[in-house]
Amino acid sequence: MAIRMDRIVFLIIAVALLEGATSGKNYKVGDAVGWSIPQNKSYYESWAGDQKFEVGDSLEFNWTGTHDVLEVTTKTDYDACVKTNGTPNNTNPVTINLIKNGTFYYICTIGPHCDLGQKVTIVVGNGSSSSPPISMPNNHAALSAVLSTITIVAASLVHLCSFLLY
Ligand SMILES: [Cu+2]
Repeated sequence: MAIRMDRIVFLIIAVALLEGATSGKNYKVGDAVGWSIPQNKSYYESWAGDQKFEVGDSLEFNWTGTHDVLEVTTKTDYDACVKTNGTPNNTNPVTINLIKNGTFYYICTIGPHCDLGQKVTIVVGNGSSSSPPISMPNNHAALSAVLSTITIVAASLVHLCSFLLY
């Protein structure tokens, strides 16, 4: 009986760990402020600095009024608020899945918003794309599928053990 209990506890822990591995965090950019012109120009920088973004997490840009989201690929473009490289997404909310380590830059292209501080730098993992734990979205999807399957099997075993025990 004692052995069975140990196994059940082990399986419950395994399931909890696997669930944690498959479901990333969803970050609402700016929290309660949302995506807007901040009162303080460094607001989004501070906000992002307080988070620890990992592969598998996602960002959600929500706003009221008129804004958009453009990913710029260089720090130079980010610092200078260059709005012409790429197509901004204005489908509110904009959800971005963080699928690899690296440093990513997002700005609003409406009027002077970016210059007024509506811009954010997102550092995923160690911030470098050279040593990602999982670099390919396809691999990530495949891993998630495998982990989900293991989770389902483990959950079934827990149910089976419970059934045998009681
Ligand atoms: Cu804006």
